[in-house]
Amino acid sequence: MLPLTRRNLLKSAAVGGAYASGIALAPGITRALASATADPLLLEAYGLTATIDGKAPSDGVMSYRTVASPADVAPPVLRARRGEPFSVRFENLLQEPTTVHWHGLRIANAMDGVPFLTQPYVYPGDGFDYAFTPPDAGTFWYHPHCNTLTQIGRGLAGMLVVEDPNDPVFDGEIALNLRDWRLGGNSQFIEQFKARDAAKAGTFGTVRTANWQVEPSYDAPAGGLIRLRLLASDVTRIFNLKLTGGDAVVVAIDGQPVPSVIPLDTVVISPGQRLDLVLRMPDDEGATVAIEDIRPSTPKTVARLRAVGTSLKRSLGDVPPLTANPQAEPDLSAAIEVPLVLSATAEQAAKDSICGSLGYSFWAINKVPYPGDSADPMAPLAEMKLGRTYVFNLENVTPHAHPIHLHGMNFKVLSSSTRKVQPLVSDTYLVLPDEKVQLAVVADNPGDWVLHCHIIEHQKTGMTSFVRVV
Ligand SMILES: [Cu+2]
Repeated sequence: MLPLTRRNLLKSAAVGGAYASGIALAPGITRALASATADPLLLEAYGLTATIDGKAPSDGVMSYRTVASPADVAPPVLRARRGEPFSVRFENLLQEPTTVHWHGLRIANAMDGVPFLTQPYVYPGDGFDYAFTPPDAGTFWYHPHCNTLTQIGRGLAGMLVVEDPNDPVFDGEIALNLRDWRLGGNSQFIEQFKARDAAKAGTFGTVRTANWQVEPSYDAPAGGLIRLRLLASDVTRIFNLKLTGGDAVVVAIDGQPVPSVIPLDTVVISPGQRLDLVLRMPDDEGATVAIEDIRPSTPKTVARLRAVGTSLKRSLGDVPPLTANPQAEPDLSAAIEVPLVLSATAEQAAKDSICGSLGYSFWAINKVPYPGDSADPMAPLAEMKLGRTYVFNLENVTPHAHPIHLHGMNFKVLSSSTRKVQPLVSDTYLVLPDEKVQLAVVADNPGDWVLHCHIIEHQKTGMTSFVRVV
């Protein structure tokens, strides 16, 4: 709980009523209601001790909290509305600098939360006011962009839901934040990465969780349609997800509705990505649906849902497509091509930074490893003219997959050299080994926008750059 001070009481008075209708009903379960207030939401980053592995408390955990969610240890699901102002007073109660990045949101550059590129560090004891109007409805998330491997690794990653007043109403909604933790047998954090793994697929966690719990189970109405919002916030792991015991359709990928619903078989989501499903619960009370990661090397049930009550007898055939978000259509007849080659490197470009250097450069974009989050000037990968269409020719010449994430703008997937792709709009594309992919970007948001691999060890050992839109 927050200490009971006059200041906190005032905060409660300011936002408590507004959020009372939108807070979690049970861990992971939220109602489709949000505050329309433009009053700032107080969001604090803080350190705590929490039991993650179900065995013993872990020290040195980091989380976010709001007045509405002081009792939850995991970061709260924040809720905003498309086209309505949303503002956050962020306060840093950690012992180190941080920032908040709003992943997938096409908002002003000054709100993007990247140290040096878009804002100064938020030092311990300091704060920062974030304010924006989300242009897209969907499932997004928030996380630091400073000392990222440690800060996300220790807990700083939460979901941000942007609602649309036209969103279909389902029988329930469950948000699942999927991530791992690097904990030893004594439940304490172990080294966050190993250099030899950072130079490969990344260093995997030892404890796998959903909403900071090992294999949690949630109740949902039997025979009901449940909106599942999944976030892969892990710093390393790529999931191959499958549901057993129930059927589902995909309604959105990376926050963007798919044009028509897709029956779910298995689906890959990589670090940074989100997936919105509508699940049809079994009819029989007590029957369970398991959400499983079926990667052959690391199979794991990540969460379960248990049917309760008399069957509502809903049908997946009744699930409508979600309302598309407005997107600028690329003008391919006048597109400018940008080569973007992902490679390994031996060049030592990593520089010390209070935002955390891992001390190595293993990766590069167009042969340039990012020097780290330092104040040293660096040329953008491309200077893009506002309003013009660009085609990123993204080529992966490494033997590993890389989820490449672009800040501030979306891209449309045009083609791949190795697989059939849908023309989906997204902020993250998982480029497979030896794949070349064409991504169309309308440069419709001015500023310096980071482009990086969301396997954080890759990001922090060189696979980062930025584009400039002027
Ligand atoms: Cu990568």
